[in-house]
Amino acid sequence: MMNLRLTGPLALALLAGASSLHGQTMQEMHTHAKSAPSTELQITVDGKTSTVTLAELAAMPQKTVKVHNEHTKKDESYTGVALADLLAKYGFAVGMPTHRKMLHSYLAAEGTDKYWVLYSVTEIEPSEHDAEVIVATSIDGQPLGDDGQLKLVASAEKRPQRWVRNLTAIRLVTVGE
Ligand SMILES: Nc1nc2c(c(=O)[nH]1)N[C@H]1C(S)=C(S)[C@@H](COP(=O)(O)O)O[C@H]1N2
Ligand SMILES: [Mo]
Repeated sequence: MMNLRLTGPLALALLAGASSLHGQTMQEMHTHAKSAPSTELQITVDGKTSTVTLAELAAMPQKTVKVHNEHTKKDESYTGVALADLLAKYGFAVGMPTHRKMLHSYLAAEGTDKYWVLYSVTEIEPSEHDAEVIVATSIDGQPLGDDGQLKLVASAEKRPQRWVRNLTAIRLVTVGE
């Protein structure tokens, strides 16, 4: 059998590769590919899709979330609508009758570039979890710029990987009963 003991430059190269899985390259830290701007949000609950316009979002109660962006190393302040408020308005209100369903549901949030992430519904529900999760429409009082018109932002993330730029769809899925 081949001797696979890892020493010298090979071991170093492998270690560097492994650490870059969880670290970021300088390029990734400061740039990202431009993608199509988000213009509205589709929310799907129990197979029913609703389209939420920017005007509708602007008319809902606004919430500001202060976060630290681990990539840019900056403190950022995003304003938008609590995702739980949106789910409540478009088919999933958390309450006594839906508590179990909440515990058994997740949501997939997707950007125009098809990048998508999962949250459990419990994680985005302020009565159940500390994180503040919003569909942001502005940053530090300014438009989101390259991040589109809509960006999913959550506090309590150690990295911005579950923030979704150019957010365009949210699908809520209940697993089992
Ligand atoms: N739409 C979209 N959102 C995305 C991504 C992406 O590729 N597309 N990348 C994610 C990842 S992995 C990270 S680390 C952060 C980086 O965001 P930034 O480039 O704005 O710092 O955005 C997240 N949101
Ligand atoms: Mo990332």
